[in-house]
Amino acid sequence: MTRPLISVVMGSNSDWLVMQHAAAMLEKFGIPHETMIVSAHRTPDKMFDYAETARNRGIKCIIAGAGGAAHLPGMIAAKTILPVLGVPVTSKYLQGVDSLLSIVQMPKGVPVATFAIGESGATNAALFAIAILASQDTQLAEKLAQFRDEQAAAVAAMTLPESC
Ligand code: RP5
Repeated sequence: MTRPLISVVMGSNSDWLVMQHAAAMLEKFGIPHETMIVSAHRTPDKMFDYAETARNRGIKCIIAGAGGAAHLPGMIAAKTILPVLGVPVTSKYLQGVDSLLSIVQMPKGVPVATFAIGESGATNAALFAIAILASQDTQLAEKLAQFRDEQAAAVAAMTLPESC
């Protein structure tokens, strides 16, 4: 089995609705990755063990998604020097604004790269992780450039309904 390069973690299985978009993009690019549930509040010991061992397991970058009091990305970042990409998951009562503010307002010295709330954030976190890997991998860089070209072509081909 190929060892995962990117780790996608989330606080609950309810986060999967959003986080599956990160996994799908990694899948599309053929990036070996793992997905797992690690909760900052409900499984704190597991979270510390995960964060402390991720680098030695060959992980290059962590995508962490959480909602509400979303401490998972920040607490993982506190225990590893790997790049941590935080995805604010859309929450039930505050629509993910709580998640965003919890993730983005890190104290100086312990960074978390914070993405948009929801699906766009999860997708872009994966693309950002791919860009990190692509800085050391020419083939992957070409694939990423091709993805961008295809996206530009798709937008250029968009049409609107005839106005009356
Ligand atoms: C957070 O609490 C999780 O990341 C999730 O977004 C939120 C709610 O979790 P559940 O109550 O749906 O398990 O830790």
